[in-house]
Amino acid sequence: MEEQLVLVRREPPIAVLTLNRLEVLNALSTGLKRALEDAVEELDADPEVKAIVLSGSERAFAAGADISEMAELSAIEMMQMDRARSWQRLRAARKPLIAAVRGYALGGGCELALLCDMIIAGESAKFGQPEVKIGIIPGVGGTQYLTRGLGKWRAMELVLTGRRVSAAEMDAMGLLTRVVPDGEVLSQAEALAREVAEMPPLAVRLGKEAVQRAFLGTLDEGLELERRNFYLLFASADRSEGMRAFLEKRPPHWTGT
Ligand code: CO8
Repeated sequence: MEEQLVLVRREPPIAVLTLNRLEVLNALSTGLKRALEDAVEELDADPEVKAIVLSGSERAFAAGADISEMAELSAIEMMQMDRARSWQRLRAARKPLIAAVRGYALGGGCELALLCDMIIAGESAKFGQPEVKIGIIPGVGGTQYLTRGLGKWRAMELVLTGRRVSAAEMDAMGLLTRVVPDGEVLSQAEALAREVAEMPPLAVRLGKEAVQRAFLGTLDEGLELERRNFYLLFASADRSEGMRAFLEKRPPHWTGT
């Protein structure tokens, strides 16, 4: 039987989704992303489920988009496939999404956590937007979420260096809901989901909508621009080199082209 890419544990009034590509640190392949979007949409429409927890493995929440899938694609192919657009299906969820982050949350994995409404992170969780190190930039919200959350100057450093950020630093910067001992991440995320699930559903729905509106503002424009620039970088030699070097496990050689 084919392995499930996303495990669904439905325990009304909450549900827990677990990304399940352990061997590649939950790299977000097209299949995994689609399975996740389908599951979130289904639970969002499920009247018995009031809040959704999204988790990965102990080693990785998600280590980003699947580089092996993108390494050989051209800018035009990336734009035509427009895989980044489907993330809107996750952003459209009306029920609260709570990220339970253990291990790596990098690139698209960090963006997936930031897309969630609340983030419970383990003490040794590691965040970051390392895309610049493989010749691209974040493609599904990283530049926008970090700038809104941190201001231009701190966000710029993270996007332009790809530096990894500890859970303690993320928390100090106000980007997390809470940091907890590694072994308690899931239980505390589930407890938070249950606490929210006890609240009146309409107030939760409209409260989420209002907080999101305050936060997002002109996010659509920002995301549009980010998406175009992300695809454009697939025309660069440094992108091919960066991804190939990663897969061949060697340092990249940049040419600036
Ligand atoms: N894509 C594909 N495979 C990956 C990825 C990835 N993002 N991350 C890890 N893997 C694979 C490795 O290749 C390795 O496979 P194998 O065992 O076959 O060699 C396996 O997972 C285990 O990884 P490592 O051996 O590298 O484990 P380490 O503990 O040494 O390192 C790291 C862990 C630090 C997480 C390291 O794997 C790493 O740096 N990963 C890449 C992180 C990264 O650059 N992420 C950003 C990707 S680009 C992105 O996310 C753009 C988002 C835009 C989305 C748009 C949608 C279209």
